[in-house]
Amino acid sequence: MKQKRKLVTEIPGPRSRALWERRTRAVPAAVGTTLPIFVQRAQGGIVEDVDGNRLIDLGSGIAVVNVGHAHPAVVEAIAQQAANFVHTCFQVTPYEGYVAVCEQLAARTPGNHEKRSVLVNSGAEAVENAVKIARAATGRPAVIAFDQAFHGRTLLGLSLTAKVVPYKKSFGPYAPEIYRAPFSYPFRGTGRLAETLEWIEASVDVSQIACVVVEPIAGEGGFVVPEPRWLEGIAQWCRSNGVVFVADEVQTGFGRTGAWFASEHEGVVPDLVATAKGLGGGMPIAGVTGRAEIMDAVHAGGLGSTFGGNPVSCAAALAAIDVIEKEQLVERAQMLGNRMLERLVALQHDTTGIGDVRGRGAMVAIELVNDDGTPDAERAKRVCADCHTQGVIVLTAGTSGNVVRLLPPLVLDESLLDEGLDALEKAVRG
Ligand code: PLZ
Repeated sequence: MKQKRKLVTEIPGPRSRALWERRTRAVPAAVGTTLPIFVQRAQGGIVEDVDGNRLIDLGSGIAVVNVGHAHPAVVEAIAQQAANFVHTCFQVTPYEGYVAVCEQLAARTPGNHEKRSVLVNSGAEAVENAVKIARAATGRPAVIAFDQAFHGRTLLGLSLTAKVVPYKKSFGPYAPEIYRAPFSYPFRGTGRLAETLEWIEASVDVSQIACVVVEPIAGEGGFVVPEPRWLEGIAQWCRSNGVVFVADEVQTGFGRTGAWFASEHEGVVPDLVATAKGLGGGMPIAGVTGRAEIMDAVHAGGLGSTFGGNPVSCAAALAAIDVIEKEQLVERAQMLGNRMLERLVALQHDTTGIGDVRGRGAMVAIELVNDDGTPDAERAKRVCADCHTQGVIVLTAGTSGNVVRLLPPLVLDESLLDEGLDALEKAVRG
């Protein structure tokens, strides 16, 4: 498919609007929609809708298609595996693909220690399993999560997640023994390391803490990059206190930030790493990878799932990992990121209302604020909607909803990225 933006109708066009009518009668409004175009095809960095519009994708299906939409190597791997067998359940009769993905996870995640992995279906499930494993390994109940955190929509995932509307509202009660500490937020000057550690020690009996669950960069929370050494400080504190350090690399993983995993930027080696999204190149698969002694502390049969590490998803994951390596997408993420930061910092200086430009690699965001520095969520919404009308997919984020985030596929042509940034610039300038 030609890697070119093309608008042939208004956005959304008549066919998408007709499907939207059907959708409203079949799907509850509880399932949100960023942009109500219905997709017909997607390849590389372009999404084509049912009206024939072709949009530049700066969202990657929320950081999933790092290798681009429908990468030929991934599609081929899926087709071949599907022709051989689609499902057996690894716990019933195992297959090589699952083991091979776990070997890849061991090789790619930070640290040279011996590792084991368990494969599941989604980011939420990965985080939940990480907590289960940490509890089993330590015999302790408490879990530390953070402001700005997003860890999924299952009940434990939501218990760990910070934002109330739309995620948590109406759905409680939540799991006990979860304590929310301040996350480092340099733009707002909150959550310095000492403050965070003091908060933890004052709020929880440290001897009862099983794990700290942290995103190296808060994703849904607004691409908040903690201050330098914050993550390292938390990891060190965990080590000193027998607390398992769990990195939620669901959104930051697989090249996204210009490293295989974002923890690497801080030289941090997590005890457990939760992965999902980019792992499968578009197929649903997730994992928990961790120190052998922690993973092996769980009793036989304690972990599993019917579909976890589905053979087709495993084949896709192996292909996607290979593509990231062969096409040097980690390096490409850095290049795309630098390009975005440069443009957006210039825009920040040349306009009003962009309080902060931040990110790492191809995970970049602008935080929109009012004159008094308070979050401007309305403007973020308007900017996104304007980009969508121009045929560029961008997403919002932020606990206050005032962040516009960019997560292009790592294969995106520079010229398409520039075109996308032109649209964003136009939208910001209004
Ligand atoms: N951990 C860091 O970013 C998913 C959420 C989309 P699942 N982020 C996108 C939505 O509206 O629900 C995410 C994440 C981090 C965990 C998760 C959860 O991953 O695969 O969506 O369960």
